[in-house]
Amino acid sequence: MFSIQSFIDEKRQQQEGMPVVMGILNVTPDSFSDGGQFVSSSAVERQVLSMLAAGADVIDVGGESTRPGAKKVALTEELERVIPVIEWIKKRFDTVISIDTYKTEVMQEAVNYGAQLINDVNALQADGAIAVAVNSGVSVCLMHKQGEFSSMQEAPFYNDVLVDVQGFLLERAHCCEAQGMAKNKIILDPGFGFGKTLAHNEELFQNLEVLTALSYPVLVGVSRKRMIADILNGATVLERVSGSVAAAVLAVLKGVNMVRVHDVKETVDALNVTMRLI
Ligand code: 8Y7
Repeated sequence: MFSIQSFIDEKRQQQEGMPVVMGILNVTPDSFSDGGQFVSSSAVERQVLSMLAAGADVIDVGGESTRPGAKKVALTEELERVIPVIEWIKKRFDTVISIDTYKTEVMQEAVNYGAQLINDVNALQADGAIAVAVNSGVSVCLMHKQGEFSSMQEAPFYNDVLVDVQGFLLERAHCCEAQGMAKNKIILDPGFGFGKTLAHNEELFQNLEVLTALSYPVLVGVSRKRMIADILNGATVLERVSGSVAAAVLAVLKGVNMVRVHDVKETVDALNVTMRLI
């Protein structure tokens, strides 16, 4: 049993204004933002230690890159990447582990090994995915995306991006609840960059209240993304850190409850200073 809403409430009680910080752990050789530097297990372990020391509340373990054009990973390969890492973290730390996957089998296995949050960029649309979450009592992040990974950035189109994203996420949340999921186990995410132009991303970010005004917590992930680079005239991945931190802080000031970031130390420092001086 794990309620993301209760976890968010506990964090806020400890420290006024502070969101839950999810640190990104990519266990993929082709992950764009770390160039695969975390594939060897000792490097993965160092990254976990450094994110926890910097104040990450949740470690998001992902074995398949979902960036536009990334290669698909076979089920067995994905399991071989993520399960040993989950086991290793679980044995040593009592942090919350999130599994970043859209595959039902990976969700089930990760939950068996102690993952408490399913972070699914496909919003649990795979067969059996909702049942895995309901039967195990874990929480879920439902994210919006338009189209398929390989082609989602080719020609994103919306009549109204705010209405479409809000409507989709509410529909998925209601679908989960209809299958027995408690409402306090659901967090919503607009899915920045997933089938969205820079203009769509900007409109969504500027109007985050279309999600924060609903009765679910909200997660935002913009860390090191293309949208940050586009605003910063093509900044390289490592040149996107300050912009990513600014966006994370602004998201929290706009009422977002959880941020998904690569640069945990930089983000937590910025949030701490912000919450003291606000
Ligand atoms: C997001 C995500 C990615 C996001 C949630 C990247 C797995 C691309 N982005 N999950 N995953 N929200 N919930 O740049 O925005 O990290 S992968």
